[in-house]
Formats: sequence, structure tokens, C-alpha cells
Amino acid sequence: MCLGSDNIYFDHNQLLTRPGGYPGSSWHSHPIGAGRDNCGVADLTEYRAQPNTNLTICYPEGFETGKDGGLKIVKGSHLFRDPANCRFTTDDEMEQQWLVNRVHPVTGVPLQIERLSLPPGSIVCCLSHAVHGVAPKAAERKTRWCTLFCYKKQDDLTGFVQPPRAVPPVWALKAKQGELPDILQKLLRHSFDRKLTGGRTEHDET
Ligand SMILES: O=C(O)CCC(=O)C(=O)O
Ligand SMILES: [Fe+2]
Repeated sequence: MCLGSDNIYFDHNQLLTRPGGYPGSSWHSHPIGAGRDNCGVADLTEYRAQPNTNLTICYPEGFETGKDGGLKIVKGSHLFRDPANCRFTTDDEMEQQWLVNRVHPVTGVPLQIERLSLPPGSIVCCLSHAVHGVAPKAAERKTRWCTLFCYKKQDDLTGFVQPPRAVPPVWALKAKQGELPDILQKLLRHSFDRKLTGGRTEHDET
């Protein structure tokens, strides 16, 4: 639903365990490659046709605001596709630099930091150009658990999908040889189908 496409492709899965004493993660967003990073704001029809990457971030035990290792995020920031310029260490720097005079391109609402507080069993879905960071986790608090599932869609104009970041080679081989269930073969097709990747063989972010 977030990618607006039935043709989605696996990119990577990652555990994001934040134990007591974790210092927090600075502000950032994630490049997607395919020439779609740091390329400015597009109108919505164009944006939807562009390639994109979605992060589904699962927090089985949730977290609170404050020093609990919680996610901080700026709603609407994905539309700026600006991973090169949104990197800051502190919330103050973010507020005094990237956020200054920046409004949501569709609603016109000024962009602002949201410090989430989520109950157990929550997931966050955001596009990978969404600007986010993680609050520190106080030393005495219990580990914050998390796993991330990252999927992407093709560029609707070219039909190309970038090769994945982290599909184990044995899975790519099995997918190529038709030894996996159909759904997995479909999700992993860009790990072996060079027509689909426009000839690319490796994940890269250009
Ligand atoms: O730990 C989190 O909640 C998010 C982590 C994150 O931003 C990342 O892995 O890129
Ligand atoms: Fe991140």
C-alpha cells in the first residue's frame, strides 16, 4: 500500500536491537539509488511513478518518548528526497537548519519533529527518504527490540528495479532455478533477472 504497487521486491531485513546505554542515532534518511536521491521535489504523479523503497519497522514491545530508544520522524519529509542534506546530530540542529521554512509540499503544513510513543506490537511504515533518528536508551532501561523489513518498487517509466541490498546468494540462485515458491521467486526476481535490473548486477546508490 505504501509503495502503491502490487509488484514489490525484497531489499533487506535487519535486526535493530537498542540496549540500555544506546546513545541514539543521529538524523538521516536512506538513499534508494536509481538516480532518485537528492533530486528535489517532484509533483505527486511523478513521485508515485518514480522508484521507491519502503521501511516496515516492527517494535514488538513498543517504546515511550524520552530516553527509551524511540523513533523520531518528520512527517512529509520523504517527498524532499534529500538524504545528502538532512544529516544532523541533534534535534536543535535539525530544527535550526533543515526544518527552517520547510513545509509539506502537498498540505503546506510546516514540517516538524514527531517523537513517537508506541504500544507493544506496533509497526511504522515509512518511505526510506523520510527523515528520522532514534532517541537514546537510558542505561537502566530494558532493551528495545526491533526488526526492519525493506521492500521496493520499480521505476514505472523504465520498468527497472535496482538489485537488492542483501539477498543471500544461495536464495538468489534458488530463485533463479525456480526452486522457491512462486511468491518468493517474484519478490527476489531482481536478484537474478538482468532485464529487470536494466543490466545492473550489484546494489549501488547512484
Ligand atoms: O532503530 C530504529 O528505530 C530505526 C533505525 C534506523 O533508523 C535505521 O536502521 O536506519
Ligand atoms: Fe534509518
